[in-house]
Amino acid sequence: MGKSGTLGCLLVLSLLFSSCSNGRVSGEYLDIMAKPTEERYAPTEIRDYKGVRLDASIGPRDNSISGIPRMDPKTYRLAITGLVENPLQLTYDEVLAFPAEERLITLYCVEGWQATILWKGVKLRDLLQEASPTAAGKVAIFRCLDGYTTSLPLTEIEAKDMLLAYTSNGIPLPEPLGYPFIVVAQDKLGYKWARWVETIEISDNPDYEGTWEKSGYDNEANVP
Ligand SMILES: Nc1nc2c(c(=O)[nH]1)N[C@H]1C(S)=C(S)[C@@H](COP(=O)(O)O)O[C@H]1N2
Ligand SMILES: [Mo]
Repeated sequence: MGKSGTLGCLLVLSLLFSSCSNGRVSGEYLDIMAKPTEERYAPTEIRDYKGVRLDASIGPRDNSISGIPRMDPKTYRLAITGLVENPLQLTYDEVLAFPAEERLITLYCVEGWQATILWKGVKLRDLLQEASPTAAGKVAIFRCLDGYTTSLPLTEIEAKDMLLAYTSNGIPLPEPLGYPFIVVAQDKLGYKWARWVETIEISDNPDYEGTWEKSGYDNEANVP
């Protein structure tokens, strides 16, 4: 095979790899990225973390229910309401004042793609503790700027010590990924990762069904 043939093969292979598995294959991979994949990384975005290749914060397409909502930092408040003793209305900066944690976690969507991203955020546990859920409170319902909702049991938020993230791969959470905040619902399918979170409502209803759950998706949503 001639030189151009070899190059052509490499290009096709790298395209295949990037579209099938977000640039990752088990074992060794060619250190080549298709241009459209490459271009999704922000200039200052971290691309490798402890030997793991990170996926770009901005995915190849937007599957959200109604596009990317605009958040106005002047009027934005993160509300923690419902079955709590101390309802909260926090500004963006007030949320960021809580202690921060960094974690490498993969989001798996039921539609077959995945994204491995380095998240930084505050612990949902810390926020909830401040609001002080009543004994009847069992579930956190997340309501988002685009009207999307989903929920997680408080026990699972505790067990995984889940984060509410505001950076991805070292850059401020990009708007398509959920600015100002995304729930990093570790070990749960993508539809539990509420983006553009505006309200966390503590509820006593363990059977609450959010946007995707209502249309038949499993409410437990564990990554298989
Ligand atoms: N507010 C909001 N959050 C959302 C969604 C949405 O449409 N709106 N989609 C969910 C789904 S199904 C997935 S897989 C992840 C990532 O969505 P993306 O595929 O649009 O990037 O966000 C989740 N959180
Ligand atoms: Mo999804």
